[in-house]
Amino acid sequence: MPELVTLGPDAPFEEVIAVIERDGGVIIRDFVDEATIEGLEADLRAHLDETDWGKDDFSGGRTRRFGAVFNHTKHVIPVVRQPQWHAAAQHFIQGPSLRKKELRGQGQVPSYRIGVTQVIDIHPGQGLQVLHRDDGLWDYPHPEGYEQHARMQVMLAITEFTEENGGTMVVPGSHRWDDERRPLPEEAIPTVMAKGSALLWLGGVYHGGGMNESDSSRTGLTIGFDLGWLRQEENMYLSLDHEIVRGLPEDVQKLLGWELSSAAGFVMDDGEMASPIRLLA
Ligand SMILES: O=C(O)CCC(=O)C(=O)O
Ligand SMILES: [Fe+2]
Repeated sequence: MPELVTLGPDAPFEEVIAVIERDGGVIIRDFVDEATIEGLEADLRAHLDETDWGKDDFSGGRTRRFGAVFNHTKHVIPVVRQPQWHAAAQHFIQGPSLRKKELRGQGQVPSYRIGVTQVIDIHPGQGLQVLHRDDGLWDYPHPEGYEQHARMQVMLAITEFTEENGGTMVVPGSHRWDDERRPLPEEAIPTVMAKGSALLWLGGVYHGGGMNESDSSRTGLTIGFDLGWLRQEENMYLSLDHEIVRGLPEDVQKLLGWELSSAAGFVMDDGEMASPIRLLA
């Protein structure tokens, strides 16, 4: 069975991008340092213990999930600053607009923003999640040869991911498929990675949560970097505690959406179409 490629945290950006270009995803070993993973595990576990089971098939009746992760832990900050992830987002989300602008000497380059944060804890007995594209939430089109990607996502392993415990099922290369082709179950392969590693994958890749046939839960933290002119999947402005957002570093505030994408998202301030970050100050 083919496997997803695993690269180290120091692998050059070009290599990370080339593997994602070919397979739609790549595993990065030691995505963040050990102290960050330990801190995340402690903070997230505490909240998972108070979280109920999923209420529908997609969420999973033996799966616990919660969002608004910035409300629950500061250890998510180094995760959203990981340089290989930013390089991939710049290439796949902003790259097409940048290249168009270079060619024509005009055009707007959109930002990318954190569009979703979710802790997903798959328990023993949970079955397979249906294979899907996460950019399906916008009914995002995939014409042949499309270049403009909507999402560059991460699944960080808070516990190890195995074939037995529900490691995310991925259909390599499916980011290049058009909207007609459907994935077959046997085309999906499991994400096998150690605690602290992360799967980076494009929003156009067919994937789904795996079946947990082990005797312990599989915990992942997933975060999407999304094209700035799309509506964020998770409403950050309403779900995050503004006192906590005020305490975050400015680059993270902007990444959460307290900034403009080209001209979109302004607040009027004395006749100026200003960045919403002004209202946080
Ligand atoms: O938990 C996983 O491995 C993937 C879950 C997923 O793809 C989703 O809920 O959209
Ligand atoms: Fe998904």
